[in-house]
Amino acid sequence: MEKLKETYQTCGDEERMGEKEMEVVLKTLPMEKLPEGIDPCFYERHWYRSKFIHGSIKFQEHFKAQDTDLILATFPKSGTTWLKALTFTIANRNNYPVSESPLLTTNPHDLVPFLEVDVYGKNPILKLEDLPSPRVLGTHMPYSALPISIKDSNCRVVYLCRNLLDMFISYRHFAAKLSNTPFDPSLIEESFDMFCRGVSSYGPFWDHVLEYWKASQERPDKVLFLKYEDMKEDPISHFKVLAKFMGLPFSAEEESQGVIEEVLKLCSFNNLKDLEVNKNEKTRRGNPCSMFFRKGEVGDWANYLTPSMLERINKLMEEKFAGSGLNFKFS
Ligand code: PAP
Repeated sequence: MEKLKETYQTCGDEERMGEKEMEVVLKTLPMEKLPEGIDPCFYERHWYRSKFIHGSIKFQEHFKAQDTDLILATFPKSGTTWLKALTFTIANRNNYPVSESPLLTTNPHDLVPFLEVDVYGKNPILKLEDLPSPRVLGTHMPYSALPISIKDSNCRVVYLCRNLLDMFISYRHFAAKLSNTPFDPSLIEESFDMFCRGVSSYGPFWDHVLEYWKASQERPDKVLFLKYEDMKEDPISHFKVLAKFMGLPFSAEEESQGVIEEVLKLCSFNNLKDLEVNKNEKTRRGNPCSMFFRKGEVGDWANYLTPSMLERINKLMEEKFAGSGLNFKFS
């Protein structure tokens, strides 16, 4: 903890020099531009949003995991907001009754920070030591790029995966909002082509998913692999699995009192979406909270993608996921 404090509180010459050097290196990285305006750069086998590469590297180098940490890992637009709300509620259920949950007045992203953005990014919005223990922390980083202390410590990692078509469409809407432009369906074709070539924030998608999938198979006590569609279909049993994995299983008494149903209701898409904070306020990072709540459905991709796109993605999935034992629900 002392060391972490030093990391944040010192910003001396040595640190600044390191940052300048980093800027020089970052300028040499291959870059692309998505049609929606986001410009990912390629670093160590993955594409990162160039805006956050600096924080990603700092996170990699400086983060020291504690055994009690819970790390939430997702590919963007895979249900991160939902997972943050759920895990925060499960972890803090003895501190706040549901009727007084901080989620009622605070967006999930302000309760569970993104390490590479909110903590280690260029304009950090919080310090790790300000978080209550056990710490619940989010990241979009691929498993292979996580700081070594996450892998070496006893901290736990929850990965939430979503079918790539809904995730892809969700990202298009999100990217339009990020660049303050109306959603333009004519951009989908080019974005789709780039996505299939692996170019997307934190892509290639299949590498991201397969790395966490493999880790969850090798170390199931350490990495829990969940799917958005499964959670939508049968939330209660997945919440039980999640709470147990977190070391905080629901007791028989809690179950009989309907605590799991309360968590489900509190964290549901419709409930969170309609809260004043999520309708009209901004996150601490300055994004409208509403941009994290769109439809929250499975299968919305069918309104946007053509049969030939579907054919291309099916071939790609066969190629990339063959033999992994991993499959996705699309409707
Ligand atoms: P992030 O990666 O930028 O943090 P993330 O939360 O993963 O975003 O993705 C947002 C998606 O989750 C949106 O999907 P859609 O565009 O297909 O609608 C959003 O609606 C959905 N979402 C947000 N909150 C919930 C929730 N409580 N339950 C289910 N889905 C949700």
